[in-house]
Amino acid sequence: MNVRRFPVGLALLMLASVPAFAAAAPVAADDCRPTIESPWVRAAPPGARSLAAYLVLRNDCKTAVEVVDVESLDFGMPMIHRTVEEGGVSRMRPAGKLVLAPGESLRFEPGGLHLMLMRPLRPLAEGDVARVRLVLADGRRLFAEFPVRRSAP
Ligand SMILES: [Cu+2]
Repeated sequence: MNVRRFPVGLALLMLASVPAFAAAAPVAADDCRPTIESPWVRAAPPGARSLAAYLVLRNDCKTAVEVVDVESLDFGMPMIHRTVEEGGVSRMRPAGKLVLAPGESLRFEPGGLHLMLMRPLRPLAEGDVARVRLVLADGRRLFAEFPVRRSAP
């Protein structure tokens, strides 16, 4: 399959939906997984082209993990962003390398690290749930359902 023929978001979505792809990914001998806590998506007006999502990622495993990407069945272009201040102006940038040492937690929160869920594929109103998964460097996925809310849980 020549994925360059498809928009990147669509290609990612297709890869995410093919079970063989996930099964082929390398799995660490120790299958301990970091956990996603307090996931939520901030409710936005109908027609919004992107939604922000937050969570706490906790690594209670014995080895470090690296988060490299985010996937979602409900968005055409999910990304990981960090809000940074440059010359007094707040801007969003790709998050860069996200490594969690054993015992560490990583907070995705308003004003900092966040999931930028772009191009919603269906309307998501308060009370709905978005399906999101984080992709680790070793190929494993961490899935969670993110309720759409007005404020942090
Ligand atoms: Cu952003």
